[in-house]
Amino acid sequence: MTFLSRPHVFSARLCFGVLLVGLASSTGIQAQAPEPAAVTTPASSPLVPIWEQPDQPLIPEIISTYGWDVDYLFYLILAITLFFMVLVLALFFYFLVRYRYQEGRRATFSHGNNKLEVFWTVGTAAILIYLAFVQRKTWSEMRQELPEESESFLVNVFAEQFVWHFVYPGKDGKFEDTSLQEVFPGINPVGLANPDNDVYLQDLVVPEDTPIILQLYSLGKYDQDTGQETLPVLHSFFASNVRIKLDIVPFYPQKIWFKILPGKRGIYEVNCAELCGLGHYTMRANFKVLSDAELEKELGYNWREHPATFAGPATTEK
Ligand SMILES: [Cu+2]
Repeated sequence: MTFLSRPHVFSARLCFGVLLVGLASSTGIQAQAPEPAAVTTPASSPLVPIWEQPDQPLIPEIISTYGWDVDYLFYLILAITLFFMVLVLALFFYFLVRYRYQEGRRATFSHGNNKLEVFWTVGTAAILIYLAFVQRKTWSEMRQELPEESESFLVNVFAEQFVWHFVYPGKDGKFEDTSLQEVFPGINPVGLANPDNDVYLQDLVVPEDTPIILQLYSLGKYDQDTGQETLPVLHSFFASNVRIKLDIVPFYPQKIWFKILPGKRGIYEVNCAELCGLGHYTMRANFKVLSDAELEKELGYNWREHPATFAGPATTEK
């Protein structure tokens, strides 16, 4: 796996670190070692949510296999933009002082410089093309090479204003059809055709060290009294520790996968990263990475004995 080749992350961080060296020490940003700190939580110890733990790093700890690749791109782009920001601002202030008002000095009128225009247009294009190539591998790993469904832990995620719903396939390994008209808050929150066949939770619960595939839906609202339907809106699934942020587009379910590194059992957070309405700031859910025994307790069955698929009853958003 590419996450094992971490020297590239280190070099990007080093580059970034050199640029930020003074600032970092004063703000508490610390250059992190390329290896994730292996905080192994014994399977029996009680779980403490990360927001209740002291000394959390400014940038959330990575818990997914491709997290380092995402960070590498993040630091690379940050280093490039920071370099040019410092350069442009330095020149700006230099010219401000150098060409300040002086008695009797007249401004020169310039029509521009073609050579200079070509230089920075080509230069910018070259940087963008370079970035397009460097990110290609990570992008395809994250978004195009989905693992086998039969060997993965599958979850249907429904984003509603302003709450997350998580549906697990149940013992039959299939996801129930859903319909908005069947939504009864508190009883059947996502309108499952046969609610007893699936497992509904308000927390995202996943195993460690196993591929996980999420299918993301945006859920509208339905008023049972008036029959009035409210269209779903744009949300964004953001699990910062996993390094995933993906827009959830109404009527366009998308799949995303990740794998949690071993030893990262814990309680993390899922947030909505798209301003989806007035209650947007409340839209969060617990994201629990659990041992197999804990997962079985939450789901009521051992998912490894019941391979699942997204195929089967079509899940529609109507
Ligand atoms: Cu939202």
